[in-house]
Amino acid sequence: MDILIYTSSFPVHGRYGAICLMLIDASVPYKQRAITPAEWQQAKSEFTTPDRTPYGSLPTLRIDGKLYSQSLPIMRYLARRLGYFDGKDIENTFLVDAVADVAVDWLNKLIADGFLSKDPAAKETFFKQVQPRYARALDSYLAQDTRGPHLLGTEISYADLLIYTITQDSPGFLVDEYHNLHMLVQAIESRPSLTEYLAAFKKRKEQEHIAL
Ligand SMILES: N[C@@H](CCC(=O)N[C@@H](CS)C(=O)NCC(=O)O)C(=O)O
Repeated sequence: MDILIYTSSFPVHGRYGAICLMLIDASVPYKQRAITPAEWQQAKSEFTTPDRTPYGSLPTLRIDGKLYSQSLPIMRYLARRLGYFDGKDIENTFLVDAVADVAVDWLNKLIADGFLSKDPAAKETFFKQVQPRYARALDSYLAQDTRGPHLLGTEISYADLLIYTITQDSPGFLVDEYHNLHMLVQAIESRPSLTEYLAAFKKRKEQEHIAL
C-alpha cells in the first residue's frame, strides 16, 4: 500500500495517532504531511474533493491514490484490510466499535472543552467530572476480559490504540488511577514495534508544549 497521511502539526496524537500506530504495528510504511495552521487553507485543497472527501478534515489518507477521511471508518477500513486490530466475530466487532465510539466522545470533549474552550468553568467541568466518567467507563470495558490487558484480552484492537492515544493527549491525566487503563498503556508502550515511535513522540511533546 502507498499511504500518505495528512495530519495536523500539533504535538498530540489527536485523531490520527491511532492510525499511525496501527500502520507501524503492522509494519506498513507510510508518509505523513503535517499541516500547520498557516498552511491549512492551501493544503486543504489537496485532500478535499466533492465526492469522497467533501468535508475536508484531518486526518485524511491517500491510499494508492484514493482519498479516505473520517478517523473511525479509516481505522475500521485498515483493520479489515490488514486483517487484525478488529473483533474476530460480529459480537466482538460490535464491542470494539462501541468502545471506540465512547473513546471518540471523550476525544471530542477533550478537544472542545479541554483544549479549545476559553471558558474556565467548561474546562473545569470537563477535567473534574466529564473526563473521569469516560475514563471509568473505558476502564470498566477493559476489565471485562480478564485475560487482559486489551479490550479483547490478549488480542489488540484499534479501540485499544485509540484509548491509549487519548490517555496520552489529555494533559495531566493520571492513568494510574484507573487500573485497567494503566495496564493497557503499559502493554501498548512495551510493544517492540511501537517503543521507538512512542518514545520519540513523547520527547517531541515535551519540547513543543501546548499551553492550555
Ligand atoms: N469526524 C472527523 C472529524 C475530523 C475533524 O474535525 N478534524 C479536525 C482536526 S481534529 C479538522 O480537520 N478541523 C479543521 C476543519 O474542520 O476545518 C474524524 O474523526 O476524522
